[in-house]
Amino acid sequence: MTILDVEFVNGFIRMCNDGWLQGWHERNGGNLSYRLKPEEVENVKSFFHEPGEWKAIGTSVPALSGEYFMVTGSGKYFRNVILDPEDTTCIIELDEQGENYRILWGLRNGGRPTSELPSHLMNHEVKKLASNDTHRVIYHAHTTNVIALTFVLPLQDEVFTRELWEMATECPVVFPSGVGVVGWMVPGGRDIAVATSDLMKKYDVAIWAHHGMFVSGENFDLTFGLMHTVEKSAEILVKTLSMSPNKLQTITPQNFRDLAKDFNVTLPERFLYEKGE
Ligand code: 2HA
Ligand code: ZN
Repeated sequence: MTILDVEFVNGFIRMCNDGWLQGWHERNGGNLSYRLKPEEVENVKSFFHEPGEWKAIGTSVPALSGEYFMVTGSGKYFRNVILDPEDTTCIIELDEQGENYRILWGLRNGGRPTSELPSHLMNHEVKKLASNDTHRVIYHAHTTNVIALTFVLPLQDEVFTRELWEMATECPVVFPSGVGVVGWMVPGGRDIAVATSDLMKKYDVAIWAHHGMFVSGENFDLTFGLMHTVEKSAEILVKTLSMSPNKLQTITPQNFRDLAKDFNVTLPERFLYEKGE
């Protein structure tokens, strides 16, 4: 048995490859992180090497103190993860203050965790608390159609949520709390991490204008599925807008209310505004 036979390690690698196959990870674009369950830490402990040096995360995540994460490496390519997971990903541990990390496995040829580690960990902290400890996956991808929409739609949560919901009937059921949007910001630092984790208090999806998307979920299937659903909806919207600036018919606010009732979801009324079209 090797560490690659462990279920969560396998699921992590498969998700990286699925994202690559979707075309969301040009070059070193995108990053993935997974918060290990205590029993999973026990299962992989025997594969850990001597701990590396403690290094600063660049932000503080006290609610994650002592937790373990599998994360993609900075500058690593998603298309290479399946070929050499031990070179392209790593498992890290956080210290008791939630301010430093050290590498316990992976990045065999050197390197450090994803440049978006502050965003990943701040999102994990918010979601751990908001989801009663059930959310474990944070995923960032450069989704083509969502990025395209950030050039033509107002960068407002209400507009993005409503337009994406209208493009596929499953959408309000898959992301009933909606999507948040941050305007263009410098990636990789604490400021964008604060802005994103603020949105994650309300939503499972945050769009970074002219850059990509962050999503959060309980497991690999749900989190990949969420990214896939939002991006597919964006693709339909891009096609629709390309054919005509006006829709001849669409899903109406009352249709959404009827759907919410039958599918047992709560759809905030602020997304069901009258458009005057
Ligand atoms: O890993 O996607 O946002 C490169 C990025 C940074
Ligand atoms: Zn990115």
